[in-house]
Amino acid sequence: MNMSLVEYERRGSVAVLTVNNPPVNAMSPGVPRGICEGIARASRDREVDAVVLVGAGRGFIAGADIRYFSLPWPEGEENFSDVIRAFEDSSKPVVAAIHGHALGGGLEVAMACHYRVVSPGTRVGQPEVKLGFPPGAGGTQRLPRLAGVAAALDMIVTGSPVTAPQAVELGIADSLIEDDFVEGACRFAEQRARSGGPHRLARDLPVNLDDPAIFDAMRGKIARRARGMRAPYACIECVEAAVNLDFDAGIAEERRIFEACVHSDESKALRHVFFAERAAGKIPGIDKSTPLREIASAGVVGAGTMGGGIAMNFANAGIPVTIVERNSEALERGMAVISRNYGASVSRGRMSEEAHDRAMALITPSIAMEDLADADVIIEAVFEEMAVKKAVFAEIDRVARPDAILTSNTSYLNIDDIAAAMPDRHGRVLGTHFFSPANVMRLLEVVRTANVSAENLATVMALARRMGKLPIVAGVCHGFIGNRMLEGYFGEASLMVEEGIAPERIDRVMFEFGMAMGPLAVMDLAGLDIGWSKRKDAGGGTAIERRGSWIANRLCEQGRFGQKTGRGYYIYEKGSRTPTPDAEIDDLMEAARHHFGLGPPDLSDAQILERCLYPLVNIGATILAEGHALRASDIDLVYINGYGFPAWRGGPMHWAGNVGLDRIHEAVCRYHRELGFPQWAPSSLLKELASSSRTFEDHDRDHRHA
Ligand code: 3H9
Repeated sequence: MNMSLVEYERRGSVAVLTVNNPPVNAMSPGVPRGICEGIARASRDREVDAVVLVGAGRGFIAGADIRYFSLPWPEGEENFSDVIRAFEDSSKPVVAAIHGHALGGGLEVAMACHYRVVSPGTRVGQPEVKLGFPPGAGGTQRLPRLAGVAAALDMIVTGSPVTAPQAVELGIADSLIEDDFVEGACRFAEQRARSGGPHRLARDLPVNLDDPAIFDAMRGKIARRARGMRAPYACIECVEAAVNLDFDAGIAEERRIFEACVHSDESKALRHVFFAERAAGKIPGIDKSTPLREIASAGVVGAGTMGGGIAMNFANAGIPVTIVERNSEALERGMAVISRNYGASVSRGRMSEEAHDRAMALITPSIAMEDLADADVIIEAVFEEMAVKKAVFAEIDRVARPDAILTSNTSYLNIDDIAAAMPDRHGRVLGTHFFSPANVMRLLEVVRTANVSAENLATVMALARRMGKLPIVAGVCHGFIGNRMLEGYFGEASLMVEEGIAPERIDRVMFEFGMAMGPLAVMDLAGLDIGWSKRKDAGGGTAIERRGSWIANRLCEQGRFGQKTGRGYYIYEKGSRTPTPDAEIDDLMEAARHHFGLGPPDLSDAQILERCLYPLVNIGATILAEGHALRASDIDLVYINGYGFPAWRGGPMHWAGNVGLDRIHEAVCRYHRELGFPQWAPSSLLKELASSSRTFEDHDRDHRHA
């Protein structure tokens, strides 16, 4: 079995070991043994002077098999150390021939070989930090010896890979082989064998450090991004060990730190996110045989903030897009914003002038709906009101090709209703809920309407990935996955302010938990007026004076709409986005408590956290039970990528498993009794899982979609 995972072949005087463990050649059980056996066979084979290690398929080795960080490694199976020892003990030079990718343990295996050659288009890196631990098979000790401390530190702490030419320039690889890769690698190996050596190992190279201050500088640089996390700092400690200790002591230190991190909640959460991202693409009714439609041109209706950002996504993906507005003033305004956004990317060095010009040339502004007549896909991004959207779709319906895919960028509305008004477009209407700023945010909720065809859904998912988005399928319900849950989160935050808990305290608790921003600061950013006008439209008169909106109503009456007016729950200095607490909110809190007859505020930080987060879990469970999310891990991805939930906590549903679903269910029932707001109506799925001591991950496993 092992030799089928690693094939042995002799080409002249070179033994070629090919790792063949689809899909990505991870170092699963059997692979290390196969490599060790191959090396042993090559060393016995008198005809062999050198060994080339190569990967079958799309790449070299993608690292350790990540599944095995949660599974026992089979008794007696060889591991990374055995492979590395086999290379180091080999009297014949071993050449790693890297094509596609060498990541994590893949690069570590390669760096333990005597030589490395790369093919063009290859990327090599140590992405372990993204899984919550530092490299654990010598990467933090060998990479600084090959690439220098500064470059190694950067690669290991950020997890970002480098390209083949960079790998050669940095000294990670010895040569770039342009064509006939395996043959070229064999010639390289033969030459090195013929040269007679010495075949130096990375472990024997010195570590040169010019500037000892780089470690603290790196700690400072990552402080914001790595808030609450352990792994990025662990990576720095490991590279420091490479500088301060001899090689073997450095390896021992790396192992100690790796072991401490790999079993942490942070790593479990990040591994959950890794597999969640891969699972999100698996949709019932869609598989590899589902045909995809070609998207060669697009239309966007509405050149506001969202429409402009969406058009930029098309242009960035190289797809020509026509953006339509009602009048030239609005169109010009929208195009000016797009141009400004691209300009900012250029001045920050994130985009070249050529890329800027290319992108702008792909966007055609228009005030004529007819200009969308040829578009393969049209996205509506106008004002969030059903009547307005329906009127716009009636116009789109008039001009669009019969086979065009039509999507609405609504964040709440019933897209089935929109689709029902266009019976001739059966199966071609769905939702694409982008997040603001639409050209930046990775999340896209793809809303599956009742009749959308598998082909059109699959096409939109593929289009989203082409745009660099993470598409998550959601069902048609008010607010889909993210905003529906958000109502509970914002709702509780607003209720707590009415109870006299200061906005800055609630926001501090949530920021310390790891959220990018606290809920009140987010509400100020989004604009308090949006909810206010919705409440007025829906309830009229006094019906809007419900608990949870009383203070927001008073703020809006005073024209305090949040950041855009310089005041909301906080005060904002002119031109600043930094929230400053406002004493007037104290008076409003006092008035609210009086109005609703509430006692003095009495909540601990832990209770504030519960009241913010448990509704997310409870409503998430309801959405899952209703089938409006395909899996709990999709909900986690929505919150991480659209709402600033810390990835290192794995998303709300994964985090709930750490807290204990029984504990959360008990609290939800208690808050339901005491407070009674809809976000506390206990989810039957939460109850069921809690009573059977299962987690949402267990639920996902039981309902796995192929
Ligand atoms: C490590 O190496 C630790 C070391 O320091 C040693 C410690 C002792 N394991 O991404 P894709 C699966 S930690 C298991 O869609 P792509 C993936 O789940 C590791 N499975 O393909 C998916 O399965 P499914 C460090 C893995 O072409 C399928 O392969 N290495 C692994 O878009 C296809 O994946 C990394 O972090 C794995 N290592 O991208 C690299 N990798 O079809 C992680 C993938 O059932 N991998 N799978 O859903 C990647 O970055 C990308 O997969 C790669 C290919 C770029 C390689």
